[in-house]
Amino acid sequence: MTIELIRLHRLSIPLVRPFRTSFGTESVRDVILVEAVTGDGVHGWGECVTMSWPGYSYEYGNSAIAVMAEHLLPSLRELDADAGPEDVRAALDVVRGHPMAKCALSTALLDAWLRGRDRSLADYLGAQRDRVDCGVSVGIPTSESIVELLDEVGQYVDAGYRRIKLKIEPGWDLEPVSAVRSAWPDIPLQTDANQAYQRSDAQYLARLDEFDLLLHEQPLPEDDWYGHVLMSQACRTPICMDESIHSAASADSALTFGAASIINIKPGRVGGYLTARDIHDLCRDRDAPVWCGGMLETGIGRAANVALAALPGFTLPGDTSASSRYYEVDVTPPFVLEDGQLAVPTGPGIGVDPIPEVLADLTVWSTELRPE
Ligand code: OSB
Ligand code: MG
Repeated sequence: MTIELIRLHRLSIPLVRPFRTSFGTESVRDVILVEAVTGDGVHGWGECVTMSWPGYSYEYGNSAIAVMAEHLLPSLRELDADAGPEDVRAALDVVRGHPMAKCALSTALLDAWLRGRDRSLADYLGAQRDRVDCGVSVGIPTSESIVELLDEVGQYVDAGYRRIKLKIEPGWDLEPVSAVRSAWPDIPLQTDANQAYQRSDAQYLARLDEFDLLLHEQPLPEDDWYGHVLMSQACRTPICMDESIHSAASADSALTFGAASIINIKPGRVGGYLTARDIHDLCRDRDAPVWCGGMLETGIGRAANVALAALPGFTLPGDTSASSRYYEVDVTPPFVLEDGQLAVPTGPGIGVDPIPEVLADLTVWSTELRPE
């Protein structure tokens, strides 16, 4: 495949409620959609999951735009008509880091390539299900009120979500987890600290063991591998890594060292869907459960994540929630929860397109880039 043109669309979409984590609060999703036009005139779409500031990782919206324009697109100059998705990944790998920018660009090209072959992403990745189990990630209420938290969780339970994930941080942990567990004794429940704790908190977090949790996600800083080993030894609750995992090699290290026994796979964090599939394959070989993470995606990113989550090793519900959990109006036709599941798109490529009028309405900035 050759590249005719890359169009970047920067959208600003209000969230239905602010999303507070240990690293900050997001009220409006600042998201970049990548539209690739290939030499044969096919359009493909990818979502860049950066946030507007470097709080989750070092990447952010402006860094992604800069690295795409200055380094990633130039690295694809030599692609020829026979080049496929693996060639795109290899060419982008010449640039270090910036996985979210790489994922956005490579997914737009993968979508176009698949559309040109009339093949779905789910089929290409090796999906074996046509619906996926959905969980929901619940932020820290800005009011820090347990009553408000229980009200929000109750809405999700009533909607049919199959698993609840509570964002935690020091000072917002034992009480909210205990309150949710008391209100719903049987709901699958897990936590996500986004790196907010320290090694010395291991015995303290072990107090959450009594609430019968599925896992704790990323309790410690992303580079503290030995700390996660100590945490895994201190807690009966399994430790899962999110921010630490950038490649199949880091997933292998996590499982081998005993830093984590479960892996959250986010394509944006690992540079794209091919590497996401590699991590899935590795974890499946080792009998380690994986689940699909989320980054408050629009329907574009969600469509691709749902295809990935349909692979057989995704044995835990993902942060693949319905459009309505995030947005009043999504940029694609909305993903709707049915019996706690989302349907895997079946059309060519990612199987969905932005609605032109909605895209125009939400767009605050756009630009065109060419590989020369
Ligand atoms: O750590 O999983 C995370 C959202 C933004 C950044 C990081 C994370 C999250 C979520 C939300 O937990 C997942 C979703 O519903 O998209
Ligand atoms: Mg996380």
